[in-house]
Amino acid sequence: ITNELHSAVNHGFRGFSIIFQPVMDIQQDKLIGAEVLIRFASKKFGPISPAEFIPLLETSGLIIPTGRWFMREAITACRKIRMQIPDFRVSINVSQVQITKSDIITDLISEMNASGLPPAAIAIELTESILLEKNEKAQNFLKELKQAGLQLALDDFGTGYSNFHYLSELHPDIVKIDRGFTSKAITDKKEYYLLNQFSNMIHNLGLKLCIEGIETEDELQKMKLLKPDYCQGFYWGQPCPYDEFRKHFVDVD
Ligand code: G
Ligand code: G
Ligand code: MN
Ligand code: NA
Repeated sequence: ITNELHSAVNHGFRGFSIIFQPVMDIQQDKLIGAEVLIRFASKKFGPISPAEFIPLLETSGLIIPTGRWFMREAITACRKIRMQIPDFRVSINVSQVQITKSDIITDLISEMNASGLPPAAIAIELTESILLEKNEKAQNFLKELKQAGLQLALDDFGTGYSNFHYLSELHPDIVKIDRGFTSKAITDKKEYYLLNQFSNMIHNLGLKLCIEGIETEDELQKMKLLKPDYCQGFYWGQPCPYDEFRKHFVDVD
């Protein structure tokens, strides 16, 4: 698979694509942006799961050029959608390796300048694992991200080492509740109370709350009680390619 990835990168990122998952402002019932996700289908093996190929991109170093390509694609799409939805924002997942081995913020700023996109149109999604490694690169990355005026989203909250300490250290703009936590809160009262307390604390800190993994109307009604600023999930649709995303979410009424 690593050979296939190398060959894809060397042939203009052939086989890579990006897909869009809607991010909804449910208080106003409107689309505010999309989380952009990467996909890869190899000639030899067909579609490969990101859980499989992202680690290979990372160990091979191919995540650096691929990450740049991905950002350009996401920025281009965002710029086009903003002609119809002026505040539209893209959320981009960034991994530890990209932060420590490249200069993403500089790349992003030059892409943004070239496209005329304001920094508020881009959110960077990080998991707290970046804070477990207290290296200088990671600290600089966070500082530059803030200085550039990009949005910072803390992803997968409620899993792993999630700790309120990170909320004050990272200064995120948005906290994203992991869909595993959401689904537990939907079926288990204690988990729901816990999520309710988390939500209050996130709001009391002045941060935006995004609840991921909403799949049904019933789940949406339950989660609405927590007053999330944003929601994501299969309820609105599976992540899909640009044209389909436009048709279903942008070019409507
Ligand atoms: O996309 P889902 O389809 O399966 O994503 C699986 C995981 O891969 C998610 O946790 C997501 O954060 C991560 N992911 C998806 N796209 C990208 C990407 O472009 N870059 C990085 N670093 N991670 C991504
Ligand atoms: O870790 P991150 O949140 O970036 O992962 C995104 C992954 O979660 C993608 O693979 C996406 O397809 C998946 N996903 C997004 N919304 C839902 C949902 O409502 N239900 C389920 N089962 N998966 C979801
Ligand atoms: Mn994410
Ligand atoms: Na997440």
